[in-house]
Amino acid sequence: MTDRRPLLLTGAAGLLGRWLRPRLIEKYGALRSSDVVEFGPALPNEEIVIADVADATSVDRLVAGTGRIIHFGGISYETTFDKLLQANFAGTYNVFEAARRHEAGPIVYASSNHAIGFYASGEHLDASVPQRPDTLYGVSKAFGEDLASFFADKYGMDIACLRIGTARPDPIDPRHLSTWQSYEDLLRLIEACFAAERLGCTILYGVSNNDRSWWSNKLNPHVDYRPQDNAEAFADKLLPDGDKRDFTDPAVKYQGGPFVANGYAPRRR
Ligand code: 15L
Repeated sequence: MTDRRPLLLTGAAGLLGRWLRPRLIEKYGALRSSDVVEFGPALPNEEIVIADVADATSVDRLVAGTGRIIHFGGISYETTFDKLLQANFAGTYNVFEAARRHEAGPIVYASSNHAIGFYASGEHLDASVPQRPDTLYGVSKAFGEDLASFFADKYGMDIACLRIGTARPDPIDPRHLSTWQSYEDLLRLIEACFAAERLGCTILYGVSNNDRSWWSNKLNPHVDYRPQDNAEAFADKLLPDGDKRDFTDPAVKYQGGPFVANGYAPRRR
């Protein structure tokens, strides 16, 4: 796949965005990086555009002339529906719709494990499982996946939805032994998506090669993702006395961890 148009990265000011920017330039050349907040300075071969993904006109300008898109913009935590409605629901629609109009793509979209956070810890999932969002934030990510399915089926677009687990330099919590994805593996996953012949709408789990992973990408071998890191290397440090966690605690019981516990109040019957 040779596409000389700049790659567009939204959410470029975030932790993942900052780590990815130089590596994306090295791999794909020209980069257009965007976020709603000021950041910089621009790297060689990088153009910085400050834009709010909730604003359709700005997004149209942002997407025009770009090729591959990594849509990591929006809100990455639980907050009010109103804020999510703008940044995530409308924001993701604006990016996909502008990509359709400008024939940009393929798109790698940051979904989240919180689209399936209400599955029990230890339950093994593949890409075919129904969504079970654990927060309104998770609902916004589930919506993004549905939108990807719609744009792929209706307009033949290629969109990979990454259900990213916990992308950070090291695992720092026992839950991360299952959910961790190293930055290097996240980059490998993005590269594998862009190297795929066709994506249609592909759901993938953003997770390293963890011994305790709950998630499998086996249904999507057309994306040749080979994670190299394994959270197990941190197990002794994170669980020095074995696993003594309380599995009745919703933050432990369910895959979404603290996001599930946030406001968890099921009605008693
Ligand atoms: C996410 O979706 C969040 O954006 C990230 O900050 C982590 O909390 C991660 O999920 C997680 O589940 O660990």
